[in-house]
Amino acid sequence: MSNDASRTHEAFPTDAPAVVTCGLPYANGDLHIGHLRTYVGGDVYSRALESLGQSTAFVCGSDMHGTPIAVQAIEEGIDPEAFALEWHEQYAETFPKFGVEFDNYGHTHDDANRDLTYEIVDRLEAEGYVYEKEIKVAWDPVDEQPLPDRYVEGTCPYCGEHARGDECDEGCGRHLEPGEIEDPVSTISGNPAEYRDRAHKFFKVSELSEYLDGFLDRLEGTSNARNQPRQWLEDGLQDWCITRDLDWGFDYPGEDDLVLYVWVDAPIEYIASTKQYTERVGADTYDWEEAWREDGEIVHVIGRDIIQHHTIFWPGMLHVADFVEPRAVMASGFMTLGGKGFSTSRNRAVWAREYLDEGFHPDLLRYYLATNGGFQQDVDFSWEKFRDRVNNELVGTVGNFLYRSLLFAHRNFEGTPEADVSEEVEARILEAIDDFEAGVNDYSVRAVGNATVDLARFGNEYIQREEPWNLVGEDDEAAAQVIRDCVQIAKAVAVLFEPIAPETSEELWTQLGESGSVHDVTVDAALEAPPRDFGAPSELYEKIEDERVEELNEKLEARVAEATADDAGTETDESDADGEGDVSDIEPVADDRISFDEFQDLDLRVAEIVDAEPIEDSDNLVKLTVDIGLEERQIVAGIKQLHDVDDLPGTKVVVVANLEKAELFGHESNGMLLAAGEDADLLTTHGDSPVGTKIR
Ligand code: B3M
Ligand code: ZN
Repeated sequence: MSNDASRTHEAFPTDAPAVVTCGLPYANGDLHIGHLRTYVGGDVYSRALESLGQSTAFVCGSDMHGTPIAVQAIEEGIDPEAFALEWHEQYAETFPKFGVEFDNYGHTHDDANRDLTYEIVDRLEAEGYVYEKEIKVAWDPVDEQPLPDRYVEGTCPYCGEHARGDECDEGCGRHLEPGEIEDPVSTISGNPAEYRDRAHKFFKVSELSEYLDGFLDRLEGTSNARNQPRQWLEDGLQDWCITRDLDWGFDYPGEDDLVLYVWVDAPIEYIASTKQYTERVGADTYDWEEAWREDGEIVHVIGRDIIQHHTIFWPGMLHVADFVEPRAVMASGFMTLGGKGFSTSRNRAVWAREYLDEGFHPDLLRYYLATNGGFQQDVDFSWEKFRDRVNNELVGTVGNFLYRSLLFAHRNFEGTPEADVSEEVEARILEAIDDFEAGVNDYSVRAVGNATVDLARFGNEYIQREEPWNLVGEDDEAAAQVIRDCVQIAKAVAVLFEPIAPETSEELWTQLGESGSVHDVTVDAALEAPPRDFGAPSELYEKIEDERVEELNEKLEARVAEATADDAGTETDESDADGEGDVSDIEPVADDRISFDEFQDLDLRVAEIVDAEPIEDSDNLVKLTVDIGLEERQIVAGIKQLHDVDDLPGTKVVVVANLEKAELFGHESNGMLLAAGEDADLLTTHGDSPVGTKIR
């Protein structure tokens, strides 16, 4: 399903160069798998674009500036540059281990970024968009030192909660401008701070409302990124202070004691990093100037806490300095643990390195991160859910199909049988390619991943239906046809799954006897004939055993308990963002409203569970017989782990009665139970409405 309604640009692939960027990680701490959600998302997206034949640069870099880094370096008694560079190098090594292969990974403190930053700031000045204004900044009167951003804490002027100088991280989540915080106290010395008048530079964002209004009409991407900025525009835009009293950062041109605010030079690294890529590969291969100054398709992949920077400040700067505006912003939800945000400082996290040390393949995590929940939804991590996705889909569906068909092909035909692909299978592969392309155009990495899993599911059904094992020796031609089809599906899986699972797809490619690399082909290769000969396949995905999950859970639970015990506040990484925060353990309300009529389309009924029986092969599923008043229905629900199956009969529930039928583990499911949250807390009725009652 493609949401054409919100497409304002020509569909991908286009002839223009694309740039896919990921939000720059601050170079100040270990990466955890919550961070990886954005980076894997960006990597999948850029690989998928390339598979469609779109020329794409995938760029990023470390964010070296800003007060958190300055503060931490001071605490550790080292120079901020050396401090940040160390983390930068660690990130540059870590990303590829997860298959996140940037075409260029730079950092904000290098010459390329410095030069471009000065060029753009000069341009903002020349166009009359920068002015100086005296503002009150927090000042430590004892240490004689200015206290920007996180150097100061106090009370939020909007909601009265305790807040940091730059952000109301515990209350209303607003971005706070210098001078706004009340009752300021230095975070370094603990001294009560006072306000002093200081001259600072401001970017006239308020004059860009009209431009930004039009920009938001054109902007594609996830709906949170397209809709949230509307509100800020309606509330009226404030000018934006672009300097800080700090030693660490790029000096403001002509002002010795001011540096540029980190959020000015950070996004400019997107351009600088693209430029470095061109310098390496040559402008004939990829031309950064065409991309950024003429007609590039710029796609920013970010966390949902930095939407304001990417949809207001950054496009404002690009517009005034005459660069290409972003085509799309994809803003991911947060990852939580036990419903709370990951926190680097409190060790409430699953670390990127730890994941690899546990011996898991990176493609497993990539699949889980890309497809578990919609991109903008918050996702609560658990090893059980990780195991379920791996075991059910990667092992049970994709791996199982590939192994059984390629083994059969190898044993009976020493590779690909002589035959043409059947019309049915060709059409099904074309459908998968369409789904993949629609996923890209809907900015849905999940849809990109599902396109392949659905194809493999079809493959399993097909081989099961045609039973080639009964045909061999009886009707060899028919057997050859079925296996020829299956090998083609396997090849299509290699091609279409490459963005999600690059390493295992390459392995599959090699198993099929292909030469070259699956990374270099486009989706058309899915329908090209595979090589005649190939050897015995090996299994691509390994099942995760329950004992492993128990072990991992124990470790994680101990860690979370410790983090919670010394949890003075609610500090999470998302509130570390040096800007607008929006931290909440609760998923935000969906941006897109539905009409009452749409709601009425749901046929919700009071029902009662009559019988419940676990499904043997599945870790999760329970087969229920449910009385919905008019009839008894069979419904399959994923609640085995969460409820004592024997206790279920007699429970009043709420059922979606007019949901499409589905088949789960070979059992028909005719309707759906409503349940809340991770614990699948079943919805029931307060009074005693009889079964069959319609819910409105
Ligand atoms: N360094 C990290 C964050 O706030 C910040 C991103 C910059 S993107 C240009 O998530
Ligand atoms: Zn507040």
